[in-house]
Amino acid sequence: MSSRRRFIQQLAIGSTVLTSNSLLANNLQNKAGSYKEGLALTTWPFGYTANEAAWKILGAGGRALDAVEQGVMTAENDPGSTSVGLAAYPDRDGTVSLDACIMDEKGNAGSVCAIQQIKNPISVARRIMEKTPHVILAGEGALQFAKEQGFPVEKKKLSPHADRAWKEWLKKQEYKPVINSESHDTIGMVAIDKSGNLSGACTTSGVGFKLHGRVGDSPIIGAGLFVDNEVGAATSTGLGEYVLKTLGSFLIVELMKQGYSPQSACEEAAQRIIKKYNYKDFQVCYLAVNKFGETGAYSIQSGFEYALIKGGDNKILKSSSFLT
Ligand code: SD4
Repeated sequence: MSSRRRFIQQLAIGSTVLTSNSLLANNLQNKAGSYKEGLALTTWPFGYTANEAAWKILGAGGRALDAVEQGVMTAENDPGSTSVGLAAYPDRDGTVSLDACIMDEKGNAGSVCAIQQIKNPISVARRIMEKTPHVILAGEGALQFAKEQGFPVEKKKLSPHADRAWKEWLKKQEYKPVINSESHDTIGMVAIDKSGNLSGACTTSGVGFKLHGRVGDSPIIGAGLFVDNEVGAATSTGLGEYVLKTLGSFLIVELMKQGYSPQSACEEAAQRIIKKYNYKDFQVCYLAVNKFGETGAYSIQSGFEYALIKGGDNKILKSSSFLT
């Protein structure tokens, strides 16, 4: 093919993409109003319980920010959890360190990384957002701030199941990401309240038996969570290193801004990982909602389930995936 013909063809392809994207963007702008029936969308089946807690606030006309905080706290407070809160699996040194972040409808954000001995890191993240000029506090500094704010400091003690799992892990000391760990991983929740405002929260102990000090995607605004009240919100679960390298949640919201549906935006964000990395050995999952209440869910591996409550009707659903 002559280079001139190739150039003309590329121009044609480029303008097709441009035209269809701008058409989609126009569609987004032309849709009237935002969703105002109340909605929460949460990772994994434990999202069902979280949605119920969120609905107590959303159903009563409360703020999405309060709903997501109370919602994800159900997982932080679960003494049987292996992947969220203080009962979860520790790092290689036997220390539980937790990551969390929160974002509101005004674009405010707060985050804690690798905090220890605090039962509800999501509330510390919210306090950072509301009471400091900063977004992220990490490690010792995050704990110091939590203490100053009156959060109780819990004993450094593994839950019985975490202690057993850690001792088992010590025998071989192999670090292998578990694809869908008993369907209980990070809890990420995005919600819309009856005023049509969006918020999101994400909280986790990260990957089990990680290196001490490792921080994943979950507390990083734009990676594990992103909210744009004019557009929508997204959250992630799975092996955070790949979400971090592609800034998945920000990407999804940005794609929705350009006119992608929540579903196609989640698929495109997963494709960015699939195209570049050896995706066969790990899981990454995305959830998204736009301000019209349309939702999307997609994962690389099969087995990702999530919970959606819409107008009070709560369901566990199976996500579509790249590998089946
Ligand atoms: C992390 N994304 O720390 C979290 C962990 C997770 O499924 O979601 N695992 O990488």
